[in-house]
Amino acid sequence: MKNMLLTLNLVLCIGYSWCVNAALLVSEDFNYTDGSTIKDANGGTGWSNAWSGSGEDNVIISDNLDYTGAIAPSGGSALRSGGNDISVGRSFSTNYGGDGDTGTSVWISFLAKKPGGFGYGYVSLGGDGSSLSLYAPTADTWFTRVGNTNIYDSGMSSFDTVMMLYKVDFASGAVSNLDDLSVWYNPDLSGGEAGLGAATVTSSDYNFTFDSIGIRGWTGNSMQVDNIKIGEGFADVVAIPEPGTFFLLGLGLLGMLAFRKRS
Ligand SMILES: [Ca+2]
Ligand SMILES: [Ca+2]
Repeated sequence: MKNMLLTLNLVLCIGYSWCVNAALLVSEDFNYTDGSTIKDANGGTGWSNAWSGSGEDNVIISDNLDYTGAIAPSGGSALRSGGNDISVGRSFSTNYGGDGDTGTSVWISFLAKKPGGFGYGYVSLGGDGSSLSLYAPTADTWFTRVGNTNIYDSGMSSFDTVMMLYKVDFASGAVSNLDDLSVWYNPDLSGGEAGLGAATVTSSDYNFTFDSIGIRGWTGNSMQVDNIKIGEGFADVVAIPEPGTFFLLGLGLLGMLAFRKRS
């Protein structure tokens, strides 16, 4: 059986180097019951606790977010966070960028939208190092924010759904060494990692560690968030319709049948 699985894996992964060792580390699709509060929801993978964040506006809504740039629909429901400035948060089961992660990379993606026009909203990854945020101040465009500094104004309306894609290369050596950040807004996913093109934002000026995520919409406003993913590789954090997948799957099944005939 092990050999059969190896055969299947080999056939499926020919030409797809990402599928050999990469792994999805964290995921949350918010496909909970519509109208339920996010507090104490504990689905998904890679988390150490349930969501915090009480309040009537921190709820699951049926209006899930989708990104039309070749990503598969996220489906189901989404989080709507806001009201009285109560943030919503959850911790990862490990500290990305800390001891043991130096010299490695993580990819991060999520979908977000700030439907209202009053006040700020953000999705922020935090830890011992600088925080990394998608931030919408009252200017109502999406910013990349590190710590308390807006390092890039995308000019894109925060009323529109944005797909964020981050790659962080944690520097070798000491954890405190500065890391390489790449940020894409609404990336073209159709060509895979090789077709991404240059990142919208790059930086080597900050040290990052990520042990949690926080989401907040200022009073009178809200943030909608869906499909949070952290992975070792690009393909772990995006969902691309892959016409060749079924062809490869068919090849894999043929390989398994051939193996069974020989044995
Ligand atoms: Ca969803
Ligand atoms: Ca570092």
